[in-house]
Formats: sequence, structure tokens, C-alpha cells
Amino acid sequence: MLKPEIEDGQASLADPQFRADVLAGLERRPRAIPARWFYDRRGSELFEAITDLPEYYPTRTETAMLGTACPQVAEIAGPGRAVVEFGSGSSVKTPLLLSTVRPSAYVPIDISGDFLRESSRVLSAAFPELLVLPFEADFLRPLALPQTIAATPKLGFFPGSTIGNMIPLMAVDLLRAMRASLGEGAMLLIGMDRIKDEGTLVAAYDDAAGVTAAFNRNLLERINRELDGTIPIDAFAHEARWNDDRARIEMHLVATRDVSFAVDGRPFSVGAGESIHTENSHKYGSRDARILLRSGGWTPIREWTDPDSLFGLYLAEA
Ligand code: AVI
Repeated sequence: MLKPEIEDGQASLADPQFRADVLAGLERRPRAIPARWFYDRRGSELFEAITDLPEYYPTRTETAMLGTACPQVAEIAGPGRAVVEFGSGSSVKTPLLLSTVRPSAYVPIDISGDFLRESSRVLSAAFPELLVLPFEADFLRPLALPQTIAATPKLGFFPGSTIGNMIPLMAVDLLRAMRASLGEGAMLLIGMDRIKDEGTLVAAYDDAAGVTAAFNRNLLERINRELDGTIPIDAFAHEARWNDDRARIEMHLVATRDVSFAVDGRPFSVGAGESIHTENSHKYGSRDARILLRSGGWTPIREWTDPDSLFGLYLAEA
């Protein structure tokens, strides 16, 4: 996932981009704050908890699918590739891939050095023979990967349906950037959550235990902590909506009453019923996913799904 920096947060230490995104997002109509700011330390913990929820099927479904798909990916991709993961790696999915594909090197790319160093340390301990080359960078743009693996064919790995958190225009740009970064002869293994009945989708983003609600509201807490905010958190309700026109789940924070507050010394008023849009999670049917991949310069060559067609895993070549 696109995990940004972990910060414990004080107003004076706030990321200037966070301040700019929040102030601009509260100013505009409809109000919207980019989802990347969910992931401070608390937000990352809450996201981990979400992945274990009974309603949140994507993580366990994709993980089970990787068990079947990875040996086949290994056969198609052949030995000795460098696995390049976009994001700092999951403690379960990445080992599944590395143990079957047996790459010559593993390059996790993340904008957050903290996440990257920690997950690289854990993976190096689990795979002591493997050359692990953590790469701190924003993978939304084409990258010059380490010289050591310049001549090695690459296998990109982008699980978790994180691509769904981008609008399609950005998703295509990202796929193109990945193709440019990985070079000729590359392959890409990517997960995308599928379109399904609205009830299942909404429940996955509005769980009975309220963990996703806490994850959403933590953004307001982060604003209060880091940007000297005075937002009354209890005046905002978590809402997950299926936008059928755009094939996406939207998360919103909806004001339950008229509220006035300040952020970084600037006053804001939000009327009862008004929302702050905090996340999009686009869902792709099999054909949609293949069109998206082709638009991004990739040719899909294999596809896996689960018995209930909840989630899709795609292998594509450059
Ligand atoms: C990280 N990303 C793929 C998650 C998703 O499903 O869109 C983030 C998430 N938001 C609420 N629950 C999970």
C-alpha cells in the first residue's frame, strides 16, 4: 500500500504537504482529503486490524490466492528475476512470493523510510541468502532502480488492490511509470478487488466492530494532533458509500450537526449533513482490469480468482 511516513506528530513537526493537502481539501467543495494521510502510526495499526476483520475479505482472499498462483508465477517468470515490490511489503504475502519465485534480489520501494527499513529487516532475517535492496522513493514516477540489478529481468509486485485507491487516470499513469521503472522483459503481478454486490462491499468498509470508522476518524485526530486542529471528532460520522457510476466505494466523514473549528489557525464551518470525502476504493471486473493493464502498457497473460470471484490477481508482461 501507499504508506507514507510514520509520525507521532506535533504541530511544529507536521509535514508541509499534509498541512497543504488538509487546508486545500477543507477549503474546496466537495471537501476531500487524500487517503494517503490515513497512515500515521495509529492509522497503520488500524489498517492492520481492518485486514483481519470478518467483513474485510480482500486480504485473506488475495493471500489464499497467492498460495495457488505463486508456484505458477514462478514457472512462467522463470528463475533469477529481481522482485520489485511497490510498497514496503506485507509480512505474509511477500514471503509467499519470495519463497516460490526464488528471485536473485528483492527491491521494496516505499516513500516511507521507516516502514521500508523495518520490513526489509524482517525479510532479510527470513531470507538470509537473499539480496535485499530497499529503495526509498515515490514510485508514482518512473525510477532508476539500483545499478546492481540493471541487467536483471524484473517481476513487479503490487498486491492489496492499492491501485484501487487511485482514480483510473492516476492508475494508468502509475502502471506506465511501473513499466518504465521495470524495463524491457518485465512482468507485473498485481491484485485488484472485484465489483460485487453492494452489501458485501459496504460491509467491508463499514464493519460491525467500528474499526474502519475509527480508521476514518483517526484522520481528524491526526489533523488535531499535527495541525493544531480543534475539530470535534464526535460530530463526524463514518460513512461508506458505493458509487455505482464510478465503480468505487467512497469513505466520507459526515457532519452530524453544524460545526465550527480551526486548523492551523484557519477557521472552518461544516454544515450538518456535509461530508469530507476521505477515500476512494475502485473495483474492477476481470475485463475492466485487463483494459486498465493494457492502458498502462501491460499485456495480461494470466489471471486468478477465488471461488466466489471476490478478488482478482493478474500477471502481465511488458
Ligand atoms: C489500502 N487499500 C487497498 C484499502 C482499500 O480497501 O481500499 C484501504 C482501506 N480503507 C478502508 N478499508 C481499507
